[in-house]
Amino acid sequence: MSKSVIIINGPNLNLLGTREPEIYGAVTLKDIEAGTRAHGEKIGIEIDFFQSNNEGELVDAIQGAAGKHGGIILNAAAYTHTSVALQDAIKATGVPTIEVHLSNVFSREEFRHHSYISPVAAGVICGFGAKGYVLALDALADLID
Ligand code: CA2
Repeated sequence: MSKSVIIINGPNLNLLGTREPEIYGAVTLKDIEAGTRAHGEKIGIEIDFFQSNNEGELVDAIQGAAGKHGGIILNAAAYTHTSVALQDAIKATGVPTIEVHLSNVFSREEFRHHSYISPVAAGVICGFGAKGYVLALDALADLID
């Protein structure tokens, strides 16, 4: 398998940098894409980057990673807390997946404390803003080795 990773982002993350900077920071999704691509180049990992507001498209992106990508970095956003379909997709593809959240979901509302992704993820990173994606990339690089 080539050293390639897909970074999948869920609903409303396309709005990053435009609203609620006190929670999610001032960076845009384009900034996150550029930062992770630059880090990927440094450590020899190719990156595909995808965002959708639709649950089914996120399922398709996870399924599409099988046989193509060595790992998935997933910020499923609100679907983290609701989606059995995303959990099933990760389980079915068997591609190592790291769950990322910009905010510390455990210091927020109770409903954000439960994740359908965590039980099937290789690991979880939350609370470090955009840097979390870079940390996840380093973690995946070790897993893919
Ligand atoms: O902290 C995270 O990364 C979250 O996955 C973000 C989700 C939230 O539902 C999760 O509990 C934690 C929300 C993404 C919404 O992003 C926005 C960005 C800018 C303005 C409004 C929403």
